[in-house]
Amino acid sequence: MRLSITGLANTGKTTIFNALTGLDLPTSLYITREMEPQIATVRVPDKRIESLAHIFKPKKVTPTTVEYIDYLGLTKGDVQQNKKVFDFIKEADAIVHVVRSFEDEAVIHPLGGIEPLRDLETVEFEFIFGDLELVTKRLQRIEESRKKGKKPKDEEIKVLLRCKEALESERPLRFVQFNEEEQAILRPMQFLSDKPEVIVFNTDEYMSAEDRQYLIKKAEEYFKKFSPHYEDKVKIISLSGKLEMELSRMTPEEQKEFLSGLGIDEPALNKLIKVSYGLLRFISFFTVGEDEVRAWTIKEGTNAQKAAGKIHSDMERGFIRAEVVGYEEFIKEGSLSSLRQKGLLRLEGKDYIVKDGDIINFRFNV
Ligand SMILES: Nc1nc2c(ncn2[C@@H]2O[C@H](COP(=O)(O)OP(=O)(O)OP(=O)(O)O)[C@@H](O)[C@H]2O)c(=O)[nH]1
Ligand SMILES: [Mg+2]
Repeated sequence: MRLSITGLANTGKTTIFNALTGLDLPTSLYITREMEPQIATVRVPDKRIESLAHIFKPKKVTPTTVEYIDYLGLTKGDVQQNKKVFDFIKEADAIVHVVRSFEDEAVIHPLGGIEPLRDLETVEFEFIFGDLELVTKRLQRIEESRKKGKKPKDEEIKVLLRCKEALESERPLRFVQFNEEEQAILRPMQFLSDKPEVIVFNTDEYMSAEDRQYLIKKAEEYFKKFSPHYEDKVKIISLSGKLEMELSRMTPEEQKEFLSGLGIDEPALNKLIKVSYGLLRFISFFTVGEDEVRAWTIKEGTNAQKAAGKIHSDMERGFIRAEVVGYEEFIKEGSLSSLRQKGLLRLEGKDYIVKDGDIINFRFNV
């Protein structure tokens, strides 16, 4: 799972990337014009895996991970420059869109003053322009090959024209209903405005809760215009990149003390990671034992046999049964053997739909 951090220049993308990854890429008061895209792997924070590790004391603990990309910012109205950025971020499963909401006169703002909602819309429009360019080019190419005598695929043209119409009326594609066949046609196009998105208002650390709520509410209103169910595709949060970066440099003890002073139980970055995970409809199941306690990522709705395949293809092929217990149930009892004795370890077949937090032991035979 890969997430691209994007937004206008100087919104704090690299600051947030550093906080997420523990890296130390240079940030600056000026707009970055040149940089190589940076990719880094981040562990998904999950208190459940910590508790399981505490119980099983395994040799190894393996959480799930997510990849983040940091690259140049987008420029209002510069389709060519933005295309360079889009060409790289279009591979991502989702976008983390950072919107500057902090005041600092020393940090140049490409559009002048601090106006988070204007900036939010500006970037959404750049996604739309970028996609419109892609659709138009694709339709031209189809037309050219038609002239050369190649029979065009009517289905593709139909769905591309629907995209074009939506984009021309400034509607992001993520809010257009496509059936499964249409989605399959569109997937290789990797449209930006079709990607799920987390909006991150990067605020001053001392911004009041009311002011943060106001920004979030305004952004909700903006997305609600497109769909009352916009939350299926867009999540909106706020954090302070600068504060998160400082937090990420502390030892766990210092972090705890600092956060409890603020009356918060975990860094806002954890929320960002979790929200993105949920947005992409990913869930985790666990395997446990003395050797390893491990979290595995699957798409919501995956059945037990497919989930086994995440671990090893032999397990999928030779799948017999899954022994399953939910995380909460397990914690109440505290041991697998007593659950087994009480008959609380469920035996599930290959079609069982795995739930978030399931602890699973697969039985298989090869
Ligand atoms: N006050 C304040 N300053 C911040 C915050 N986040 C970032 N900055 C500052 O804003 C400036 C730009 O931050 P970067 O992280 O380089 O921003 P960027 O979006 O990566 O910038 P480009 O890559 O040039 O587009 C730096 O001087 C940061 O220290 C924040 O939450 N509060
Ligand atoms: Mg940067």
